[in-house]
Amino acid sequence: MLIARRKGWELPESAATPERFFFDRRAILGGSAVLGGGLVANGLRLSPARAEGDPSAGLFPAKRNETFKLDRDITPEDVNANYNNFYEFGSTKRIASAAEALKTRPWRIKIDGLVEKAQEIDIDDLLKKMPLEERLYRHRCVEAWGMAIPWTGFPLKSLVEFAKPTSAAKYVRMETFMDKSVGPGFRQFWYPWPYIEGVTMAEAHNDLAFVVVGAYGKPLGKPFGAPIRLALPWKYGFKSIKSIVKISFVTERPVSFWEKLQASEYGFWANVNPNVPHPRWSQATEEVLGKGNRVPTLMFNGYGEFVADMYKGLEGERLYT
Ligand SMILES: Nc1nc2c(c(=O)[nH]1)N[C@H]1C(S)=C(S)[C@@H](COP(=O)(O)O)O[C@H]1N2
Ligand SMILES: [Mo]
Repeated sequence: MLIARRKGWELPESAATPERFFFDRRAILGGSAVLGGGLVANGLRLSPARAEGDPSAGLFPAKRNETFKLDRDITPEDVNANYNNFYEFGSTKRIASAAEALKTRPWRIKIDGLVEKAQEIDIDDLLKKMPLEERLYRHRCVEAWGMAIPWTGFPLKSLVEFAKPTSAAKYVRMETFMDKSVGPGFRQFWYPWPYIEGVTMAEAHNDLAFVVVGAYGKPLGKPFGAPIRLALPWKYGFKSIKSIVKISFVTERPVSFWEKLQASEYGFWANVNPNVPHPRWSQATEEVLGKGNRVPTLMFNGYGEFVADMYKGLEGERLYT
């Protein structure tokens, strides 16, 4: 449900920084129980999300990693949280209220396949082990719109190290929850549920590959794929799988949800390239979400310096669809 508050687009970029959460008036007025729960170790910080009962809220906000710069404004949170692709909750962009049915605790993640030892870990136990940081990332949907988000999370390679894959592993395959009583989208039986995505081991070890557990300085909202999703900013958005419940290390290249549905349009690599059109539209420009104007799309969505080397020698592959 929407609540009356200052519109996201009235906030400066600093709104995504910790300052916004130092003193939250509503949380203070909420009483001492909330106050106590919202205090974190490093000072008088109040985290509104903690007041809403998310057990990970005390970990936010995380320190920003300044390596990752934006060429545009952060997309206002309200805009972003009300324009989502999350087909488990329906095939429109307006899934935010349906997504509230998602129960994000308890949340366990299975790790299996070619690992030293298969295991299952609770999200909150995992969060305690991972180095949380904030990163400002662009996101480019294959539908030719783009946005910019302050994600909080940890490098995918940290999770890979934790999982201890064997040297036989070639790909990481990830899977989204599939609970028919939660997502109305599962009734659309022609989709190849569950949602699956995958990356190579090299991609999983790339500095840019980020596991997201928060956005806008607090635990991840349900429409964004709570409590744990991926952000692969050099690839089309569909690679950034949401609400992950299973991570498998495999030798066979995973066939993703979209590839299964329409292999001629959505391939495994899906690296952003303005010069390779989608079969039905150009990828040369993108709409800036929340602003409406169009800007040129950049090769690898602007992240070539981090990722281009990984694709040397693979020129024969369909790297850009
Ligand atoms: N499980 C799951 N993950 C998903 C999707 C989805 O429908 N289901 N949509 C993808 C697409 S197409 C995009 S563009 C992004 C959207 O992320 P956002 O809603 O946070 O902008 O999530 C990706 N991850
Ligand atoms: Mo997308």
